[in-house]
Amino acid sequence: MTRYESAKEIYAKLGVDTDAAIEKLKEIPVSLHCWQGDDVIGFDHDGPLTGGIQTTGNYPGRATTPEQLMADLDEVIKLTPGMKKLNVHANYAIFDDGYVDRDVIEPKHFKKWVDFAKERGMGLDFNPTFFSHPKVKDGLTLSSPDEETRQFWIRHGRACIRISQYFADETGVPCVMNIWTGDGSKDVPADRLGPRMRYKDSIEQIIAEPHDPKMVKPCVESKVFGIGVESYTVGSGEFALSFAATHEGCIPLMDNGHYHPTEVVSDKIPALLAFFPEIALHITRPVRWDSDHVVLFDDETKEMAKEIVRCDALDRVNMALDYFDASINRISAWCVGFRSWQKALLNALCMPHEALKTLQDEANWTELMVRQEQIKTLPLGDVWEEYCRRCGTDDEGWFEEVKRYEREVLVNR
Ligand code: RNT
Ligand code: ZN
Repeated sequence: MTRYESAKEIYAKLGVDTDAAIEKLKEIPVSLHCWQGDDVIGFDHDGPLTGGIQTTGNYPGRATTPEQLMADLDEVIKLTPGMKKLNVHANYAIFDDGYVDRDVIEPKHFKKWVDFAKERGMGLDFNPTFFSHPKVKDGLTLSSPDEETRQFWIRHGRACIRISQYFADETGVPCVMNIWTGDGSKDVPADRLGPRMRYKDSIEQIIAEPHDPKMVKPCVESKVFGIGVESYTVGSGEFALSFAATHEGCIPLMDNGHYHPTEVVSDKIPALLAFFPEIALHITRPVRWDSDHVVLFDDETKEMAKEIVRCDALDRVNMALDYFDASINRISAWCVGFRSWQKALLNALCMPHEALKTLQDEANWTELMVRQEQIKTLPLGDVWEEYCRRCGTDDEGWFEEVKRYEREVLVNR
């Protein structure tokens, strides 16, 4: 008997079908962010990353061209199990026939990304880029009191809706388009409403750009604070949630690095599912702040995946990774994070949720605690190994390949 066969029997005694879990996980798309490979820099500017977010570290091998970034992505795709979408940011525009500013970018600037995704059978998600740009005026974009600045960024958002529609048309897969700005202030503001009213109007103008609501899904991502923007964030939790709740077709996006440290997104998932047909997630690992460390198979990651599975909401939650670590091998960072979320989903799919819910409804908290603790030491590793094998990868050799790629490709950049 193999280790997997033995694990399968153990799970079957609890009423869990591990083969079904494996097959299910194979078809759940998770959006792989392009920005782990180059520290969120992109191809449309030479400046540093700004806008309240920061990478730390200077590990060799950062991708500096579209070709390098795509080659690195191919490594990650090869070394990770599971279905992927590719998440592209507007600053990753590819200017083969001349640079244009962000307010006039066009589908043609993303054709290479479309070709890349189509060749690999992947859908695409998209993000306007409201940071790392000289037109971020006094830390503000869509909420700027300077009408010229605000209009520039509205035009950028609308251009991104058109590009999202192009992505959806080309791939046949719906495109999630996420709006996040770092707008806010370092010190105590005198007007908290004005910027929010302007932000609201700006997003309304962006989503008014014609699109097929079934194929282009605009999201609004909230945040609590950013570096240099500690006192006031325009797109706060209440703002983003209220906006999505009052605008048909707009999806709330929760990044689990964007809340106060004792708040947990796992608990917010079912709360939002009670009201929204769809929600979106940025899965990250905040260490003391929104540090965007590589996602691990840790307790809160597991808990988030459990909530999605338990709520039977795998088709209502748009899942995307969002982290950027420049202090370690970037391919490894990408792979560990993607694998961790896959593991969390597999773990969630291998739990006897109905039986546990019944214990709760019967107020049998004694047995519920006992069963939940037992589950923690079931042989998930053997199921994970089998899942990797069935997806054409493994949990042993992938890191050897990362090391080879570092030796032969990354260090020569
Ligand atoms: C920043 C937000 C945002 C970005 C990406 C690159 O705090 O999380 O989602 O990380 O747009
Ligand atoms: Zn995010």
